[in-house]
Amino acid sequence: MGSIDTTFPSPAVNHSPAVFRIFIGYDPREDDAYEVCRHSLLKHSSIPLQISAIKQADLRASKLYWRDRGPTESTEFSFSRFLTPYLTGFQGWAMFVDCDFLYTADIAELVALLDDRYAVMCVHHEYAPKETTKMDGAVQTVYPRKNWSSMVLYNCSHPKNHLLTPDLVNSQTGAFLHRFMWLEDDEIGSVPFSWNFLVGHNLVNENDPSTFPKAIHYTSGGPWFERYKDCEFADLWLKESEELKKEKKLVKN
Ligand SMILES: [Mn+2]
Repeated sequence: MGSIDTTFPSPAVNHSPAVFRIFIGYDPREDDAYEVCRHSLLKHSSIPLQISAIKQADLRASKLYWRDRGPTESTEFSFSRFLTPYLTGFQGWAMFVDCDFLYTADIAELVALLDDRYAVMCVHHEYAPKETTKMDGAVQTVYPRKNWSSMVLYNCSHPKNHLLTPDLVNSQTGAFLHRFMWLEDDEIGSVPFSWNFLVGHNLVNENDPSTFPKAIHYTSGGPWFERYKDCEFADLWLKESEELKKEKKLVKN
């Protein structure tokens, strides 16, 4: 299916409501992960997508992001992700997703679950990580609703989400933002865990198709890092990465 590819800053208004907007968190150390995540979204999608990267350098240049980096931020998009509703001009629905995801299913299936009663929708993980470090040694912190913010469907026009201004995102604590403390519990909708399948936490049951991942989240580090090249589901990511490289070569030749 066709896509509109934009570089940031993208147009504030989504001119075609039939286009689903997606913001992928970008970190320069994980450029390959970003490219593969984006490729996998487009490859399986039966609906048009408008995909933008959330790049901290661009947000700083646009004066939308100015806070200092804290010790608990393992990626450049730890806090900037919460600008997603603002970046749409508080219009319609949009998805934020970390770059360390690999899609194996049609995002239209997730879009079909959107419910305007909620301000956000996400996978409600109960998750207590065992590792004390992740990726290249960044500190792992444990907190309630851990990993809920890694893939969020934002009802951007919901009045509560208008609170997520640059001023708030640049000043609030990690706890406030990652625990969705600007919302009441019943404003946080749930989607099946297969849409944020945590490698090393969620398990596939061969007899239960509802456990098969639709979006694989390499939350502790994926095969784009040498240390994790043999992790669970590494083969699927590496295959997608090879496909992307071949396509890029075809374009060049
Ligand atoms: Mn992640």
